[in-house]
Amino acid sequence: MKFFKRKNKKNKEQLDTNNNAVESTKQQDSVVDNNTPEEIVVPPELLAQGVEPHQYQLSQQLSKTNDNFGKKMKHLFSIKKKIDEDLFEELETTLLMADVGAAASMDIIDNVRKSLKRKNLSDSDAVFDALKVQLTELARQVEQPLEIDDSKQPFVILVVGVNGVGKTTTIAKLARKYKSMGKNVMLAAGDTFRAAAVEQLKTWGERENIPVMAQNTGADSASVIFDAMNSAKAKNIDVLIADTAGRLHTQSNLMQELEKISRVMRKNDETAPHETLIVIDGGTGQNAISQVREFNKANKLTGVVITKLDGTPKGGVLFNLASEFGIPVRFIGVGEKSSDLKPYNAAEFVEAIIS
Ligand SMILES: Nc1nc2c(ncn2[C@@H]2O[C@H](COP(=O)(O)OP(=O)(O)OP(=O)(O)O)[C@@H](O)[C@H]2O)c(=O)[nH]1
Ligand SMILES: [Mg+2]
Repeated sequence: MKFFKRKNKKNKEQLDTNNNAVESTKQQDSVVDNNTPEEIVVPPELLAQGVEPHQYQLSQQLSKTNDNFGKKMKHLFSIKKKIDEDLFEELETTLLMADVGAAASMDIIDNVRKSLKRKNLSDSDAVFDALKVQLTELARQVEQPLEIDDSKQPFVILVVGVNGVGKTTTIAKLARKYKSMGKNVMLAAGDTFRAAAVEQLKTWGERENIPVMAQNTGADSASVIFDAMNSAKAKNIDVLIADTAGRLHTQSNLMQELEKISRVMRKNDETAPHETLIVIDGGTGQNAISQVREFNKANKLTGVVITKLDGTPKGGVLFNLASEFGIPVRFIGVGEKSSDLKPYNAAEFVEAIIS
């Protein structure tokens, strides 16, 4: 059973600074599997309880958050059978530790209290159940799968976010997903900042037989994407996914460049981009809030992808983002393989982190 293919990337990443050769090797590795379906082996006792293989797999992939959240909750409720203020305080601490955020945590606990009062319940199992209901409710508020509007030719997805969060990897995963659904896909190498970035996308495109529109490093990102839109129209492409350079949300000149990209896209098709996805590293913590806020100012965001949830105990950031912005979470990244991008499903997500 191979849920995590751990690669020793740490050392490579440490050497990463200004070393294009190393960077290029690292990034070409980004999506490595060959789409062979994995066999998911569910332990017999869980199988007997009716646990579905895909749900079991997701629980494994989100096990760090589960350890930090679900297991802690379960422990808390197993030692405290009586509902008192201490219990609520510890509950709040657990929510905060998983990066659910102060406002969302308070809301969740308030709602749990109200629901217990309404139903006149007073044992801690009831708190656990009420908590699960509240988390699922909040998680559902951002459950809205990305629909590709076939009337757009091409449907353009613009992918933005800070450095290293997994934008290009997510694009590769998405492209493969849409291709496997029978769509004609094209990629635009809008990260013109680094040679390695263009190479990363090109290498991947060659491997998957997906066209990549690219210009030289240093070219104007907006015009690369504009040209790619023209080419996509000429070639009857269904989905065009545009990469952009990672940038800090605090760098106003770079954020303006992003505004320009959308402006130029609209000269080509006034309804584009049809989806603007921000990629957030699940381990980012509170900074995720300011990233979404600032990127949303530059380009109206229509979707969120939370990546690297396999590597963090802080997957609660999803609730924080949900309560703060309510922008749909389209996908979650749970590993480095191309199959490790899952359409976001609220009930499955909550089940995986709290079961
Ligand atoms: N474990 C894990 N690693 C991921 C996931 N998504 C991306 N990565 C890794 O994160 C690293 C950075 O990914 P990239 O796709 O290059 O990130 P980026 O946002 O395009 O980076 P820049 O273009 O430099 O801003 C790579 O090593 C990926 O394999 C994920 O869901 N889980
Ligand atoms: Mg990139």
